[in-house]
Amino acid sequence: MWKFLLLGVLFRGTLAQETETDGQAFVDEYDAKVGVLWNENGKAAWEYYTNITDHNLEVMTNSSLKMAEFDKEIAANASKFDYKSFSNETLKRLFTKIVNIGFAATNDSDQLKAISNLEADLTGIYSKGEVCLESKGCLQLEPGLTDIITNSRDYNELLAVWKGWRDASGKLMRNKYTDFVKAMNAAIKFSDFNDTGEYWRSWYETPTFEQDVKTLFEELEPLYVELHAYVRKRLKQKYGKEMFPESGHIPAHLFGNMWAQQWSNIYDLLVPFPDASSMDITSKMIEQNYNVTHMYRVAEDFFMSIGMEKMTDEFWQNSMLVKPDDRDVVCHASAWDFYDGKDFRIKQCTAITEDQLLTVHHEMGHIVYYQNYKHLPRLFRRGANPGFHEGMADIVSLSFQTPEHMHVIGLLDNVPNDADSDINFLLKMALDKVAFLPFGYLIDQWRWSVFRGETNSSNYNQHWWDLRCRYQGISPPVQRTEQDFDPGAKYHIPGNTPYIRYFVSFVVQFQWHKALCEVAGNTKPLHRCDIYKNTDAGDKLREMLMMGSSKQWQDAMEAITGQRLMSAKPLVEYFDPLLKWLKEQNKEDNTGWSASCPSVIPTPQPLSAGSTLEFVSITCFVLCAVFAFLNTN
Ligand code: BJ2
Ligand code: ZN
Repeated sequence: MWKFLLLGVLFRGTLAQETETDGQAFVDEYDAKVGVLWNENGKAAWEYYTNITDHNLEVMTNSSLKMAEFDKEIAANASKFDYKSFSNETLKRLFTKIVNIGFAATNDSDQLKAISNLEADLTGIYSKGEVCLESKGCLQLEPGLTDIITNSRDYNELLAVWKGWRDASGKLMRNKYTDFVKAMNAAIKFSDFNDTGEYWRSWYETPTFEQDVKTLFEELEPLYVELHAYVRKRLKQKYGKEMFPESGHIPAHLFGNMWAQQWSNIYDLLVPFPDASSMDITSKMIEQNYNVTHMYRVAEDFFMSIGMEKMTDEFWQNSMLVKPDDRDVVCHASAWDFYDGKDFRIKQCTAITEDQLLTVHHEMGHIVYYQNYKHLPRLFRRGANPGFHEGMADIVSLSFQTPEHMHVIGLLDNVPNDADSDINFLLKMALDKVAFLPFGYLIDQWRWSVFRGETNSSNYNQHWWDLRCRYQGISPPVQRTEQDFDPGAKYHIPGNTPYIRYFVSFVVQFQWHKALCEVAGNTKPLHRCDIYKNTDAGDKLREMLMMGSSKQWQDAMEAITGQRLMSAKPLVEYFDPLLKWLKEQNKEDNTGWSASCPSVIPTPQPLSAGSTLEFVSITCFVLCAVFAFLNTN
């Protein structure tokens, strides 16, 4: 019976003028129907992502096409309402979202099929990629290659893994990516966007968005430049300055991370004060026999301590928390909402490391957002903007990583209170939070340029490295050509996840941290504030989360910080003591780097850096002995 009623309201829409009451009935029935479709589609996608097979790909693509058909039909009916003159703002906003259907507006279903298939194909290539090393056999990105990039300090081994991964992933995607961009751009024109980048940026509902993020980036750049100069100096000491180009860039494979996006894995090479306190969380976790379930319980405990709900039974039953060994899966960690108010899942090939413990908190942060807006119409079950969802996913990391908190959960023996330990801690945080800024900024600079057609298959890699050299001050450790496709070696390019959200997140999470610490009555410096167990801070955060995307992000920002803008100031304030210290360290050095990539790339010697040093000492020793012998005779 209800089905007939539903069809009645959804597909009527022939009268030019409908009342707001009819409009309300229309969106209510839309919501029920879409709940079924999104749930089905989520489950089909889950099957593919946790078991990459042709069959699962086909089921997922069919389900996406069904959804697009539905979107198109409903949008056509919704646009028959005079919704722009509705007095109820919420209803008006829902209608605006219903008619704005993105790619589904195309009249060519082949385009949609191509988009869906290509995205899945590209993600499949990335997820199945394998590098075969003479010494260690064939390894996938997680855990094998990640483990080497994180822990190896051998220049040549790192280089083999860095290059091997790019050969095994991005390089195989070039032509497919070109087709992918073409299909998306062709489809999005039907929604009156000039290109896909413009469509993605529209989610921020801010006409000046591009300029705004540029301004934020420029405000933060001086801090990054100081960090870069310090890290470069220390890495030169480790690997030998002959391995560094004259241009001031740092070879991209030396940062303990496959994409040089966050650098805290090489903290051990950079410790400012070796005699003061430092944290080594991975070792502590192993020492304490951490297992995967415990990692998720630790994260859940944090969220519950500030008054958030526990994870649902469905979460524990349906999530994929360990890498299966009987099939190919997409290991890159992610959080999933199945839009039924209880089925929320994480998919992660969890390893027992500090990095992964932070990722567990990140993914669970997304779930907590889902749980807090589950009462809203499904169209509002989003972040206030995509950067807000990421900000929520990361905000806990600022409390969680404080020495105070590490001590509380038993991963640090004593809480240090001296200035040297404080600098050690701030440097470690900067290696994640500051090092990331140019990376977070540039990925979509590249993609927006591709979508605009300014960058195409004749200069994909060239432009990628132009941006990497210019903004991050890093350089390719081996020659790159247009045979390579290095953007494809980063998950979000094949996975087609917009990236500027992470840049936004890394700015706003500091604004929120400051606001919540004030609510919590914190009297310490921002970087030592831990909101654990503070339900006042939790309530404040929840106020924002519960709004989902029912209001523009400025309203959500106001709910938590009392003002409506993105600001770089709290991040700068957080790192202020470190900035002073870094300036002092760098005062004798030239900071910065050339805007363009180095023209000459230093080539490694066949010996590793460690053995080069040994070679030099042995040679000196032999020569001295010869001289001594000649002198005495
Ligand atoms: C590890 C993390 C993403 C994330 C995954 C994959 C793409 C989207 C989701 C969404 C969540 C949502 C990730 C963490 C910080 C920097 C970045 C990186 N995985 N996604 N479904 N990160 O954001 O959690 O889970 O509801 O929007 O990619 O480069 O590692
Ligand atoms: Zn995230």
